[in-house]
Amino acid sequence: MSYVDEVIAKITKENPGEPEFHQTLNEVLKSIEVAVEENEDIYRQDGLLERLANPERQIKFRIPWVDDEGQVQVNTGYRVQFNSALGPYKGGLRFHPSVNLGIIKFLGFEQIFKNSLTGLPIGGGKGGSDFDPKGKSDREVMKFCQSFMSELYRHIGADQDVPAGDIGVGGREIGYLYGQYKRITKNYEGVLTGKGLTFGGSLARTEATGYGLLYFTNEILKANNETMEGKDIIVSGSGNVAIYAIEKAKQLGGNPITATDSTGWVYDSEGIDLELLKEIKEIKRGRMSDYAAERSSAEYHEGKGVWSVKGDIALPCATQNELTIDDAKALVDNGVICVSEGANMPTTLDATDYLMDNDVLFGPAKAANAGGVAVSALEMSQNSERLHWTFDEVDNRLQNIMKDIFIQCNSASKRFDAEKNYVMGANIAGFERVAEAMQAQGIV
Ligand code: NDP
Ligand code: 2IT
Repeated sequence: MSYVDEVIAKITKENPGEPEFHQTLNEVLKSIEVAVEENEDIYRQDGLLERLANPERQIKFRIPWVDDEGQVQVNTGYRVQFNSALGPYKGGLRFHPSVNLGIIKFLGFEQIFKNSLTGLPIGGGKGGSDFDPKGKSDREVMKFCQSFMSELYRHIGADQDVPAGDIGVGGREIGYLYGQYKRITKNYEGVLTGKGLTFGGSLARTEATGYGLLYFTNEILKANNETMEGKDIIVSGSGNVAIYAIEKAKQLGGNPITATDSTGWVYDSEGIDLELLKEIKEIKRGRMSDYAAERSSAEYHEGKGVWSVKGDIALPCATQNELTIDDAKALVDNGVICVSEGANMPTTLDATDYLMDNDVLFGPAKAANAGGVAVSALEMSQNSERLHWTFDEVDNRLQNIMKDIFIQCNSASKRFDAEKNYVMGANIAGFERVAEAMQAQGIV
């Protein structure tokens, strides 16, 4: 058995009931196998992969809070501090009823390699809770965030662990979390990113993941003699990543025609109306059905099905495993040329393989959506020097980072005779930097 297969089997057995974590472990480790084999003896002796696949620390805690009716609610919180070889743990917080330890570990593991690809000094971590912000009043969200931070504060710090947003955690939640951190610790420091612009947030962080996704996708297209111009784009999600992906896609000449939420999806034959989408999702916290009710060119469909729409480029920007093998077949039948992942692990492994086997250009999440965490790292830099950079300065740096990530993926894939396999390229390039730092720092 190869070292990689041994480690996958061992870690899977030791961590039962965590299918998303097993999935990413399998995806990442199998695709870096050729690179591991080059140093297999030393890596095996040093337990490198076992150390990589075991979080340095995982914290699970109780979050009691009082709802508007005076009823006590108890949720569960997590922070998985996966790997600090490259810098302080860095990664978002997800508030969603589906959250459990296995999901946070999958996200934390992915984050290690993503953060490595940015070239910036950030390790990998992730956290969150099974709390559902949907349908809660602002005051309930505030009380929950305060209780969450009343435990989390003792594990984080500007030089130790710097959380940010993810599903269900946006500017409102980060504000409440920051206020409580400051109140408890007396420290006005860059302990969270995605902060409001009046208290240390970076310009362009809100836009960064969606914009970065389009910059990266554009690099893939350019390298393959294609452009964004005039392309119909199928987008899933209607949250932070999807909205700014749609915005940048339009700026680059593309035509986004769909958006989704967890209840249904919209096909808009005239292209998504960005201002209407922002108003409904960012201000009113409404549903895609509200969008369709306001637009005569939009059709609303209940449930799943967005990948059956005919388009040239698909950008899954909602959640994990939302694009399955049947969806991949529908996309290929409809002539899609590129799928690029805004969400984390949105495409199942068999769907990814099917797309690549059918010559669809594929932008893997840990490269394609790294723009968010990259600008988070730029927010940390600005907080450290107590200065603010302009929107253009941050955006220019973001563009260069995404270009550089594409170059890394491309050259690593070529080095291992797998040209255009950006999945393998991203995993290997991300792995090599972390592995080198871990080896240099001894057995810790
Ligand atoms: P938001 O909470 O802003 O938006 C999430 C969107 O996805 C909403 O439209 C939501 O619909 C939909 N969604 C969430 N869960 C499900 C589900 N189980 N089934 C169907 N639809 C679902 O989150 P973000 O936009 O920030 O995150 C989207 C994805 O991008 C996630 O995978 C996240 O990990 C990833 N990501 C986010 C980054 C960031 O900077 N925010 C950075 C890199 C990756 P509804 O409102 O109905 O729940
Ligand atoms: O998945 C991700 O990269 C994020 N949710 C953003 C993390 C961050 O620290 O900005």
